[in-house]
Amino acid sequence: MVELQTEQDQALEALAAAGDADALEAWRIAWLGSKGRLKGLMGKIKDVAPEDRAAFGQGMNALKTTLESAWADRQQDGEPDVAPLDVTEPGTAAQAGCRHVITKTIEDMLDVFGRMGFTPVTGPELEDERHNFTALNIPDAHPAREPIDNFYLGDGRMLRSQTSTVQIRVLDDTPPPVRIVAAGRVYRPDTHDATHYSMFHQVEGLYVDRNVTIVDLKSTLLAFAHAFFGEEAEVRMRPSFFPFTEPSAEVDMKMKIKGQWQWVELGGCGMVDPNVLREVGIDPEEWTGFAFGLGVERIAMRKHGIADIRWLYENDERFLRRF
Ligand code: FA5
Repeated sequence: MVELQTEQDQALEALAAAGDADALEAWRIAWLGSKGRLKGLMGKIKDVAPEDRAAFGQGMNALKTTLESAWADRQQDGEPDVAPLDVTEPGTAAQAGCRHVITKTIEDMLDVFGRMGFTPVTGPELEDERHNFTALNIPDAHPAREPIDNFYLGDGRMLRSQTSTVQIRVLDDTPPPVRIVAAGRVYRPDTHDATHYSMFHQVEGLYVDRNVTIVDLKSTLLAFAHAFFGEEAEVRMRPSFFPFTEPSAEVDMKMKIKGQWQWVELGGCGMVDPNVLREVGIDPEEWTGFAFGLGVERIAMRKHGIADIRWLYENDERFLRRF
């Protein structure tokens, strides 16, 4: 009986030391298997004195039960069924989204103008004709109002065709001095080609104060060009016409494209027309201002060497992930 107790102690010690599924199975074969230690002990019954055999048999049964249930316990809380985790294996890269190149361009532009003291504001994309045309000194019969050039909803509302609408929204509510920048979508039924889309983005700037001159306009645009395209960038203003500015100009910026310096048209600008100031109740004898509207897609295309505006809106991830 003393020997059985020693056997039991040894067996349980070995079971506790079995660290994985293979070791557990080896233990089972060694102790409970058909040629295992327990079987060997059973065979010793013939060497036991006849009067002790009953006690030895009971002792053997108890030992067998103890070892079997100890093994079953280990099986239950033993190894999980799943393959062990190999932390050294290369992982699968997470597919995180990224911001659109136009969103990033707008943020960068607002950042540059913000540092020049322009406060970012927004205005609605769904507009009325007063904000899109009338208050901007665009008369009823002006060709810019043609249905073929605008998205009218038929109830007096329209999708704004330019962010200059925000000039009126701000000046209606805010007495000068005013220095704002407004970024957003605009809509025109233009035929899609490499440089035109029917929905695109503009960044509008407006500065109204005492003694604002065209020199302030040009220096603001030049400072923007330097911050955005580098110190070597230049700005050129070509005389043009917008009903809401006088004088008016197209803004070109000279930038390096594939190693070559080129002039690129980025938007329109000018001194706020006195009629616009009068419309919003501001005295043009006391206040003057400048405004500009820059095409964001054209700027992003130039900055990143994108040849076709349509690629921006095809949602091809391979293209969008480049930026
Ligand atoms: C205007 O929209 C004026 N509101 C700009 C302005 C603001 C002038 C303040 C004076 C004072 P224009 O129609 O030229 O101007 O458009 C400005 C810029 O928008 C263009 O130079 C171009 O960069 C961009 N643009 C115009 N049409 C499209 C189009 N279909 N697709 C992509 N970009 C366009």
